[in-house]
Formats: sequence, structure tokens, C-alpha cells
Amino acid sequence: MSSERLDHRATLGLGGNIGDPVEAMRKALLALDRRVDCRVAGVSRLYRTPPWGKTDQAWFFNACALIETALAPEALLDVCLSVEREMKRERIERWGPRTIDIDVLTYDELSQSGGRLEIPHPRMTERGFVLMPLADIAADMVVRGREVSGWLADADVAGIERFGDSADWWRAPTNPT
Ligand code: PH2
Ligand code: MG
Ligand code: MG
Repeated sequence: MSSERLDHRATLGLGGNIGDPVEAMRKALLALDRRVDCRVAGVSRLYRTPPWGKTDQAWFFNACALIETALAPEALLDVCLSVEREMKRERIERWGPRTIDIDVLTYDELSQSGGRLEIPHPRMTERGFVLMPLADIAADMVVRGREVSGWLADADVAGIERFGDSADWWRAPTNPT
């Protein structure tokens, strides 16, 4: 049995708006949690959110997760992308419809840009569909000099609806057999 040191804390944003996004997010979180180098330490409640950016598409489901990991940031990104691929995500157009999107939002207190992975996520502090679920699990985390709850207070959250009260939605199968 390997004993990975899960020394780093990252937050992820999850979303999707085609097929069964809740089931896709659930499978993605379980796949991450099964890895020896990642542990899902917290998950937000689920939110229904109007499409941001490209508005003529279906509403999204969004959630955020807190991950303890032994992976470096770029390795964590690669894991997220491979989980997206396993969920058969097809990248059709930027900001367009997707079965699942998993974004690395933060990684420890790291701030980096210019490479393949910008951290903190460049648009996270202006997006209600990220900040609202993130505040469930990390309201006092400081991002770009300000707490998540502070960013959220100034964000446009029009239309966003909480979908259920449970933070355990990802552990329970949505289709028990
Ligand atoms: N993701 C996007 C673009 N627009 N809108 C909502 N509501 N939720 C998303 O996850 C989302 C979006 C690109 O990643
Ligand atoms: Mg995204
Ligand atoms: Mg993405």
C-alpha cells in the first residue's frame, strides 16, 4: 500500500449542462477520491445556474470540491482532464455546452500565470456560479487578497438556485438499483 502525503489543498469547480451533469460530477468526484494521490475532503451543495458567457444554452449544474492531494498543480490538472475524457466530454466550443467541466480554482496559496495552468483560475472571482458553491466549503479562503465571501457579496448571482440541501449528494447514487 503506498502512503502518499496529501500535503496540498486545492479547490475545484465542476459544472455541466448536457446529458446528466449531476451523475457526471458524482462519478468524477468518486474517481478522484479513489486515487491514492487525492482525497475529496469537502464538497459543496449543488446549484442550478444560468449560462454565463454564451447565454443561448441550457442552464448548468455547478458545484465545488476541496481536494487534498500529493499531486503538483499541473499533474492535478492532467488528472482532471483525464477524468473529463473518461466522462466522454466533447469540447465543441469555448464556453459552450459540456457534459462536464472540471477546473482547478486554487492550489495552496499559489499564484502563477503565463504557463499552461493559471492559478487562481483567472475568472473565478467574478463568477457567481463558482463563488456561491465555493463559499459552502471555503468562505474564508483568501483569493487575490480577498475572502471568497467578500468576492461573493459583490458578484452577480442573479438566477442561481440551490438544488437541494445536501453536501453528500455525490456519495449517494442518483439511480439506486
Ligand atoms: N462554464 C463555462 C461557461 N459558462 N456558465 C455556468 N452557469 N456554469 C458553468 O460552469 C459555465 C458557464 C465555461 O467553463
Ligand atoms: Mg470552466
Ligand atoms: Mg475547464
